[in-house]
Amino acid sequence: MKNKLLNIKNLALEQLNQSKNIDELERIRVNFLGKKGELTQVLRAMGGLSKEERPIVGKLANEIRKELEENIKNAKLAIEKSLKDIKLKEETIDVTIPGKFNSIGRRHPLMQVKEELENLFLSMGYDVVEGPEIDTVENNFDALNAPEDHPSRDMSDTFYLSDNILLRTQTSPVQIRIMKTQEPPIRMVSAGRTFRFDDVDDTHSPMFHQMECLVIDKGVTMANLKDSIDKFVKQLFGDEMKTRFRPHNFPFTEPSAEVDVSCLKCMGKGCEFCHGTGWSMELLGCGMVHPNVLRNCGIDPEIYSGYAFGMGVDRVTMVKYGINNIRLLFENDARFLKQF
Ligand code: 2NM
Repeated sequence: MKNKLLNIKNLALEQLNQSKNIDELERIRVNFLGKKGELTQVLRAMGGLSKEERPIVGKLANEIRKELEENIKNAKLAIEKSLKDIKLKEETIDVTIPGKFNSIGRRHPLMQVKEELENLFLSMGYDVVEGPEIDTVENNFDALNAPEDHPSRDMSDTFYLSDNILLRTQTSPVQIRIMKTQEPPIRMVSAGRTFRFDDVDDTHSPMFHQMECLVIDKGVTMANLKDSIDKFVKQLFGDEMKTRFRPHNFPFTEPSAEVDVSCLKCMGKGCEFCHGTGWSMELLGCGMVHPNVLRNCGIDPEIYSGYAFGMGVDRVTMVKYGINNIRLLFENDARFLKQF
């Protein structure tokens, strides 16, 4: 019987040595120490032993049970530890690997300036109106009093989609749409993309941005126009800014003027930037809306008058931020754009 016990012990230890997971350990435990296990069966058979043998065999059996239990417990701990080590290794975070950045975009400087302009006019009580970038020759030229032979109407200056549909060359067709459908008083601005058949250089792009302002009411005069533009320029660039009006010609306004503002670099003192004049040239065009334009839109010029002015949003942006090349605004290089 003693031999049998020692055989059981050796067999169990051998199996334990080879076991690789918790399930196997449990099976070994049940096989040897369980209710029907081999060691248990030997203990049950002890009844047949002599009085002298019984305590000796019983002691040995208990020692073996203890030893096996101890071994199973240690084997279990060892397996659990190695599983944990593997898991830790797999889940190690290398804090020295450079992070993945979600770069969040920002408003394009042109859209920032456009919104700033719109908010400024909103605060002065103007409506902000959107219009289509594709419009009719009627809205873009005819209603605006542009004569049939006006150079801007030429195929080489304007993107025509058909004989009477084109990409708008200015935002004024939006003013035409409003004048045709709304009763004065009208106080509105409209900003957006405009298109001309220009070759690209430092200051020209076939796609650019305009904002135009229109006011129609009874008794509106050139004095209101000058005052509004002066106030607008001071709000945009600061109170020190001055405006200068030079006579000009547009088909849709009479009289018309171009507006210069103080040079932002020297504030009017004269520097190399403004060639010593103290003026930043041609930021705005303006005028009193031509009676023909009012008539074309069903507004009686004997009752109503109005003023309009327009500016390049791209130019305002370039002046405001000291950008010397319009291409930078359209290349969409994030390294450039994120400066603003
Ligand atoms: C400018 C300059 C002068 C203008 C005129 C009109 C309309 F529709 F009332 F006739 N809208 N915008 C205008 C006048 C635009 O931009 C340089």
